[in-house]
Amino acid sequence: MASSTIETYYHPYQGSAGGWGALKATTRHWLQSRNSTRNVKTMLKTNQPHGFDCPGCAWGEKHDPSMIRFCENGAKAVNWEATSKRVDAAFFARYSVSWLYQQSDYFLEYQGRLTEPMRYDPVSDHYLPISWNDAFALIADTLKGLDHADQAEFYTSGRASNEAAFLYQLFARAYGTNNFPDCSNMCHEASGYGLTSSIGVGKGTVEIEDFELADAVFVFGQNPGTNHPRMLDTLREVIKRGAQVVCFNNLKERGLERFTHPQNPVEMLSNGYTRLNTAYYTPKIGGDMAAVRGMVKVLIELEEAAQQRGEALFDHAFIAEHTDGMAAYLAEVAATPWQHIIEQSGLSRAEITAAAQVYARADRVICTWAMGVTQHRHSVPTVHEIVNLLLLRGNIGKPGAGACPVRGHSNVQGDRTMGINERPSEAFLNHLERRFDIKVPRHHGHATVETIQAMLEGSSKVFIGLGGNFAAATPDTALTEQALRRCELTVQISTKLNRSHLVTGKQALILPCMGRTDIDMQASGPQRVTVEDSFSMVHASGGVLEPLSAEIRSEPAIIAAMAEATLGKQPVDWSALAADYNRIRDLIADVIPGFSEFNRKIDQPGGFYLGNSARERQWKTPASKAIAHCHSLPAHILPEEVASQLNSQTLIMQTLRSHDQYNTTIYGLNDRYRGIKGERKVVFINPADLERLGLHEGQEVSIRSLWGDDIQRQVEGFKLVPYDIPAGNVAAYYPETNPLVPLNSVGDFSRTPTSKSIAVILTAHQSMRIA
Ligand SMILES: Nc1nc2c(c(=O)[nH]1)N[C@H]1C(S)=C(S)[C@@H](COP(=O)(O)OP(=O)(O)OC[C@H]3O[C@@H](n4cnc5c(=O)[nH]c(N)nc54)[C@H](O)[C@@H]3O)O[C@H]1N2
Ligand SMILES: Nc1nc2c(c(=O)[nH]1)N[C@H]1C(S)=C(S)[C@@H](COP(=O)(O)OP(=O)(O)OC[C@H]3O[C@@H](n4cnc5c(=O)[nH]c(N)nc54)[C@H](O)[C@@H]3O)O[C@H]1N2
Ligand SMILES: [Mo]
Repeated sequence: MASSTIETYYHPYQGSAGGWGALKATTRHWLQSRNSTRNVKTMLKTNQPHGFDCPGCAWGEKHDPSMIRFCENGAKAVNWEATSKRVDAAFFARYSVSWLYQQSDYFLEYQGRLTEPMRYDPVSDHYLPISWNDAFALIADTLKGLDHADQAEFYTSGRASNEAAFLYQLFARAYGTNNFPDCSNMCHEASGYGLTSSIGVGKGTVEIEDFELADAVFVFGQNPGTNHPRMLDTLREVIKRGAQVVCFNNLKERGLERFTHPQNPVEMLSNGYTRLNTAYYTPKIGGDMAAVRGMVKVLIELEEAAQQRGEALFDHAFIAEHTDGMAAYLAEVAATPWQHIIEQSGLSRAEITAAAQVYARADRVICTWAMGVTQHRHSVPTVHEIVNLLLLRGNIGKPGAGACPVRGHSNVQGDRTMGINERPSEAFLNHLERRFDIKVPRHHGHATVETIQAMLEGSSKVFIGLGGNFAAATPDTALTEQALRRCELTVQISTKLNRSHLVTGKQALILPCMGRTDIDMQASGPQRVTVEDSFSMVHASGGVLEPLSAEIRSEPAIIAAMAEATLGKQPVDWSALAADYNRIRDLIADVIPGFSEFNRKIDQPGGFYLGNSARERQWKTPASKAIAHCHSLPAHILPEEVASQLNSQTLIMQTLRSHDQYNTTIYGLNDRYRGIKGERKVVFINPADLERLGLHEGQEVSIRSLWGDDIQRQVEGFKLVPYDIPAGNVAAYYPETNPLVPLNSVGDFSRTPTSKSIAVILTAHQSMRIA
């Protein structure tokens, strides 16, 4: 028998989300980051009027200066950014790049903050110090030496501020390309695409106050206990008011089951908790579109019954005045067989009916969702389906109701608003051209997957990363690494050491930058930046800590200097902008609708609201109405070439986040709410599948994924954990499983890697078996 030491890393969690477990963990991270006093002070400034925006997630806040709001995972993000450990020239002299490459992501994160610019030396295989000026000259010379501007890729991760993002896109467009791959391409792209094509705006339509009025909140494919902990507080209030919270999640997530508020003394001292849902359904992976379709099928029946009583369930006036295509959609739903819906959703007709009844009884409904919805092949159709559900009872554009994609990175939404978009609108480009008197490229640029393909082919030669960890966050790790290594130059503008620094182009630079917590001192004095949350609120953020080294520069300063070295003072005086961010905001106000008087408005308490046309029931679609898109339910959630290879051995895998990570940043090896301790290479699997496949708990397996090509995609040494997950489905952590996500397996319309639906085969390690 293989080792059965599962007890060493798996203990089902008995507590609630939040509570003492969260408080204990927060304290531990304060102490470990070697900066406890400094960090306690820092925490108290998180999300405060004169503090910084929490870099953790994009959940918004009600403005209330009397409250200090932070969560365990926000505390981790802040603590590890504010560490006093340094990754400096001495560190790079000690460790070669090949040695560092062998280390885990956890090890890399733990080494500390990057403190000086470094250049890769292929001869010694070490990073050596380089002056800022030489670094900018290398970038400028390489960019100017390309045959075409489209040979350069400008990646953005979602922590970049509005000011940094605006400068960055202006630089790249003035240079001549729309190649803006960004983390959003791997994240909420399907939400943006799905919402824009149906309601004419790619953002959520609710504000935080709407949760106080909703009669029901449906939460699809989201794990707020770990990824948006401040949302638990909101859900708790919804439940306390007696409204309904209905969760659809492939796993029974503790953070959606019960919550003890760490800042509520009564709950804490009595070990009490609030239940966080009124119903919880566990659909199969990729089963949400089918589940919603089933709900609409039930609603059609309820509507017919209501009509016989001379009443109506649907909001017919709204449908007639504000929507287009609803009749065709309803006919498609009626024609979808129940058997197909039940098979694909994995839910019973009774469960779907119960969920539909909650929807029917509620006058005001909010639907929230995250990666469980957006990282499948049919994610855009699923977003359309959710929108259609809302439209049926006029649940968009009334108080207490609407669509709420809960964003990931704290400013990913703002970066898009600022023009980080490989498919920019004509209107945006026209504004840029007029304001700066330049010609910008009109043809679309590369998104993330296209960037990897272009670098692999050799048609893209320069990669610049404004934050993030491209090598680890992207799919098909082996191919992505090959793609980066083929580049002439890779540039990483980063706060902390990560894998992308170790997967170098022929030349490679690390440019250390400030994070949210750092005081950003420029010629005109300390600077603030701005960010936009999931509710389209824009507010200011100012650092509170002295940067760890005088060599660390701000993102706007780095971008301005790269631009000036490449383009001279065209089309703007870049260094003057970096000297005073008010000037950048004045340009934003000139170019982007909603930002007039930007500098004045950021002084408003709580920031200002950008507005949302769909919320006003103005539909910026070709039909000037909300469009009820009509898709047939896919025959299979996987594409044909994979579906045809499936057999009884195949499982569908989702890749997700543990409680102790921030995307590719690994803070610790525990996943407290799922009962995992000290281990990341685990596969959550249904006990019946274990038995059926002749496997057992604790056994080590390799995971191989299926795709329609000859590439062998496999990872080794994963331990099996029996878990409450639908049969046929498994789950494992990202980024360890990214080598399994095929580069060409992308969402229809969104082109997002399908990291939540991968066909896999598990094979027991032969070496582990004792004869
Ligand atoms: N602490 C912390 N906070 C974060 C992050 C982090 O890594 N750490 N990341 C940030 C970012 S960039 C993002 S995008 C968000 C991510 O926030 P989430 O979307 O919550 O992140 P995931 O861990 O990918 O979780 C997906 C959830 O969907 C469920 N799921 C998977 N597939 C399906 C499905 O097909 N149907 C249904 N109904 N459920 C499914 C999983 O069980 C899991 O609970 O969080 C942001 N906040
Ligand atoms: N298999 C699988 N793959 C996925 C996902 C999944 O669920 N499954 N999720 C996808 C999603 S939703 C996302 S958003 C992407 C995330 O992709 P990325 O945004 O590229 O990755 P992160 O891990 O968030 O980036 C972390 C790095 O950013 C740098 N950093 C942190 N703060 C700052 C800052 O303020 N400024 C700068 N310049 N740098 C900073 C640090 O060096 C840190 O190492 O991954 C995607 N990949
Ligand atoms: Mo994300």
